[in-house]
Amino acid sequence: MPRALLLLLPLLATAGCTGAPPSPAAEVRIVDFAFEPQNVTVHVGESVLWTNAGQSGHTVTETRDPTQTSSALGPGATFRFVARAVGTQEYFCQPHPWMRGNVTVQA
Ligand SMILES: [Cu+2]
Repeated sequence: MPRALLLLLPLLATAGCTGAPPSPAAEVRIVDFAFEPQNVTVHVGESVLWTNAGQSGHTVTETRDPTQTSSALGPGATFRFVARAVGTQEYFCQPHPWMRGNVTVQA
């Protein structure tokens, strides 16, 4: 697929929405090699926003399926996850596997 088309896809995916994405229902700061807060709860359709407030690179990676992951987040970078299914999703940081957190999704 041509690179230009790949760059367009995120734009197409948001077409129909007005303006900026809705503000996240929960925010997690990545600071001092921990996710804060460690546990957040949102409803289906809501989003969680992670912000790397530390100096090291981190990821937000699903424990059950590590192919579901953010890219490497440098200092100041953010990652948004939209909750699609009810349940608890455990996640960790690939470079620092002791960094763990949970997202609980309610109906
Ligand atoms: Cu990390």
